Amino acid sequence: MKVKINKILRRGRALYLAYDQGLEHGPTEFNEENVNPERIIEIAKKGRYTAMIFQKGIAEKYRDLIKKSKIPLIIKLNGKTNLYKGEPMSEQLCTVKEAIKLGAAAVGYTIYPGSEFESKMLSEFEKIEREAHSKGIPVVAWIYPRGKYIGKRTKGELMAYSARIGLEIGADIVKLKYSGKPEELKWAVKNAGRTKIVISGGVKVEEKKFLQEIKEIMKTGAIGLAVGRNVWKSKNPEKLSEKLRKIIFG
Ligand code: FBP
Repeated sequence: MKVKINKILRRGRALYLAYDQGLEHGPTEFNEENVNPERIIEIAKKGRYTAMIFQKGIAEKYRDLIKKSKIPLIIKLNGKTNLYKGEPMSEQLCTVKEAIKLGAAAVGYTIYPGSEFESKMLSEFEKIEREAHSKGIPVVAWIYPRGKYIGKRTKGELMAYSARIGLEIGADIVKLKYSGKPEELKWAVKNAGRTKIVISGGVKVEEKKFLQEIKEIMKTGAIGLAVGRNVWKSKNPEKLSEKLRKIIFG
């Protein structure tokens, strides 16, 4: 079956609003406004994001608003809290079947290559990818090298390795942390072959610096951005989204 990747792209490019940080980081990231998932759905709608990313709990409880927004949904199938400090492992918390039932246009899964548990995540990913693809659902892999076996590799080397892992394991899109060097990202994009690359937003930084970096990123062959904190922690998420749209879609 053909994978329906165009459902989460616009003219081949991507702008995703990520909101799984409540699980991954805890509510320390939130304020009175962005603590409410309804506000995030509103930002995604007004900002014409190409998809929004939730864990299954929010997808289920706010299903009516998500549906009404018409913004495609990516459900993150695994996750972890930041309370446990051992070797990174992100266990599956939602199945492909459940995600489809909740209206997901795509599913997402994090892998921490270099962790003691990487083989578990790789094998869980394989089952997810097989099932999702058999139903035409695209798979987005968050690939974040971490853990005790990383060794002395540089950020750039790890970024290219992550991109290549994505291609090898059958991801349609890989979400990467940017090393900060455009030449290194170009190499990562080459390594991904026909798998597409989106860049993760990261911690909130000054808006001018953030936008400058996105301009740089969009010249490397990466197709866009999966951003959370830099948008919903911004003083004016709608305005910032408009600027991001201009950079990404022209
Ligand atoms: P941000 O734009 O807020 O960095 O979100 C991207 C993301 O990948 C989220 O999907 C996830 O919750 C978070 O970053 C994980 O970040 P980390 O593992 O580095 O703490």
